[in-house]
Formats: sequence, C-alpha cells, structure tokens
Amino acid sequence: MTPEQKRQPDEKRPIIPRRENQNMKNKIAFVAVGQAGGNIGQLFEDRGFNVLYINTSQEDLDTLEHAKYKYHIPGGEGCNKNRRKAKQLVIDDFDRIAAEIETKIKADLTFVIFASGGGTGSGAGPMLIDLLIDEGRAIGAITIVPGQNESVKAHINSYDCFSELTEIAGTAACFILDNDRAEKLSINTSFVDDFCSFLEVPEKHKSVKGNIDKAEIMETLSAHGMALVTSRKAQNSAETIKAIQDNPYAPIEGDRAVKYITASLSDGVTMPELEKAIGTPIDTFQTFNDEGITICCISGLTYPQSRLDIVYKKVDENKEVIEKNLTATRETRMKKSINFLDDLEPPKKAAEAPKPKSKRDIMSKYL
Ligand SMILES: Nc1nc2c(ncn2[C@@H]2O[C@H](COP(=O)(O)OP(=O)(O)OP(=O)(O)O)[C@@H](O)[C@H]2O)c(=O)[nH]1
Ligand SMILES: [Mg+2]
Repeated sequence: MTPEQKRQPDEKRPIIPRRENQNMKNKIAFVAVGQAGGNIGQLFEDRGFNVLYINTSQEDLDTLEHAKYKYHIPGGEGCNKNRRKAKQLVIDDFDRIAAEIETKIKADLTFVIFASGGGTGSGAGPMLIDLLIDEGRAIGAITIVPGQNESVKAHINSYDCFSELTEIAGTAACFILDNDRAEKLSINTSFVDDFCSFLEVPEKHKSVKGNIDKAEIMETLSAHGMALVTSRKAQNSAETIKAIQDNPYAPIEGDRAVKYITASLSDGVTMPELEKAIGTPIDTFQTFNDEGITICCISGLTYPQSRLDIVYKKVDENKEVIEKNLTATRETRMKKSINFLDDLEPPKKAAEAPKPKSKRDIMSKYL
C-alpha cells in the first residue's frame, strides 16, 4: 500500500484505486468469515472470484470442499455464538490474518461476508472491516439478519453486530440479507446470481442510448450505506419495483436517503419511474437491454432501522427469561446490571470518542 493510497483521517469514503482494463473478477474479491460467510463465499468462488475463507472452526472450513484459500485462526475451536471469543482470537492473530489477506486478496474493493447472528463472523466481521479500512483498503460488507424464529442469542449477537457495523464511517456498500424473507440457501444463491449479473452489465449490455462502465459499477458499490441488487424479468417499472420490494434483503426504510440507482433497463422500465418509487438519488447510471430483464443496484441507502428495531424487540421481550436463566449461574453479575444489553456485551465507547490512532485503539473499541 503506497502512502498516497492511505486514507486521510477525515475522509468518509474509501479510496478505490483505478486498475483499468481489469475484469470485474480482479477488481472485486471476498473475505468470507464464519460458516454463512463461507457458504456465500463458495458461490462467488464458483463464479471465478477470489475468496479467502477465515474461520475459528477447522470443521467449518473442512465443509468448504473446493476452496482455494482457507485460513484457520490458531487456537480457535469455533465460537459457539460467542462474539467476544471471536474478537479475542482475531486480535491475538491479527498480524497473520492481515498478511493472509494482503497476499491472497488483491482487489480494488473487498467485501467481508459474515452472518450477524453467529459468533465467529458476527464478532470478527465489523472489527476486521474497521482494521482493513484503516490499512487503506476499500471494504464493503455482505451480512445476514437472523430470521425472527431464530434464537434470542442470535438476535442479541445481531443487534450488537449492527451496532458496531453501522458506526464504521468508511465502509463501502453493505448488503443486508434477511433470513426472514426466504430459505437461507436460496437467499445465498439469489443474492450471488443478482450480484454477478450486475457486475456483468458493462460487458454484456451495451446500448447506443447509454452504457454503464466499470467505473460506474465501482462507484455504485463504493457508496456508504445499505445496498441491494436485483435482476428480474420485468415488462414495466411496477414489476421492477415489486421485485425490489420482494427481494431477500432487509426492507428499505420508509424515510430513506438514496445515493445511486444503477440499472440496465428492459423495455417498458424507466429510470424516472424507479426514482419516483425509490427516492431521488444523487446520481443514476443506466443502460438498456432487449432481454426483458432489469438489473438494478441501489446504494447509499439508509440502514434498515425498522428491521433492526424488530431484532431489538425480540431481545427486549425475552429479557426477563434470559436474566432469570443467566442469574442461575451468574447471580452477582446480573444483579449489578443496569443496562440489559450492555451487560451481555461490554460497554462501547461514547460515539464522540476521538478517532483511533493505532490498530490497538481500534481493537480495544470492540472489547
Ligand atoms: N442466509 C444464510 N444464513 C445463514 C447461513 N448459514 C448460517 N446462517 C445464519 O447465520 C447465523 C449463524 O451464523 P454462522 O455463520 O453459522 O456462525 P459462525 O460465524 O460460523 O459463528 P460460530 O459458529 O458461532 O462460531 C444464523 O442466523 C443462521 O441462520 C447461510 O448459508 N445463509
Ligand atoms: Mg460456525
């Protein structure tokens, strides 16, 4: 990393160095953490992308049969939904993890993939993103919200994970898959299919009326905030809007901001109609195709507060039961509790804390 590529402290967005004439498969890569991360990472690797799998569990890594780059964090035996354990393992081994990423993942934009409801990916994901951004890399996130039928522990982890993730100012696009919306594995496939279709737009969809180039795809994916991508057959704008609403992502907020709408439009679908339904973006990039499919990526969206409120509600509703269960084994600690969630995870520093100066400072924010 050259000094010029290092982020300045006041920059809100990651720098995306231009590597012209590169295939998207060299521009974008993935670091897949934990089991869900690994499952999605495999689908990207099958499509020819570079993926590094990181896990605290050798058993989880062993399930990835055709993975090229796997890294087992030494001493890790899985984190059994314990985020703290995962964080400590990453902190103790960070130099080697960073070296692994540096040698295996050479891309302009890297997405860290992890579930928010488990231990390894949820604990390691946000901290890893923060540390990698600090090294001057452009980093986005692909994460998963647990379904409402999942355990309270998954919800506690998810809430804490999003509290950390949404505090990181320099992240690129953050795709939030929602396990409430469909079956897990079909969510994985439909997301990866749609994401890959979007990356192929510059090569496959060319129109005299307008083109989308690779720089515009990268610009869309570099926007901070929530993002979603769909690729569906659509004969008119209403069908595309329905596809966006029916997608397996966390729902778009009612009162939202939006930065980019980038789309290859089929006949009958228009950008003004999409803007009317989605919101006025800062910029749009569009091309057209005669395949009857509209591929659309919306980025720079507000994080899904209402969905995260549902996650919080499930924790809050079960507060008494959990407290009762925990007091049976940890009586003294729970009696001292003032704030329920703070007691389950260590307190976070105040939002106005000064910008961290070193890796140690960043790590200590997460403990
Ligand atoms: N969409 C989707 N969700 C998944 C998948 N696998 C697990 N999940 C969800 O992810 C959460 C559990 O995260 P995992 O990735 O299994 O956990 P981990 O990061 O390996 O952490 P530990 O095993 O606890 O150390 C739960 O909310 C699951 O429903 C998957 O392939 N796709
Ligand atoms: Mg696991």
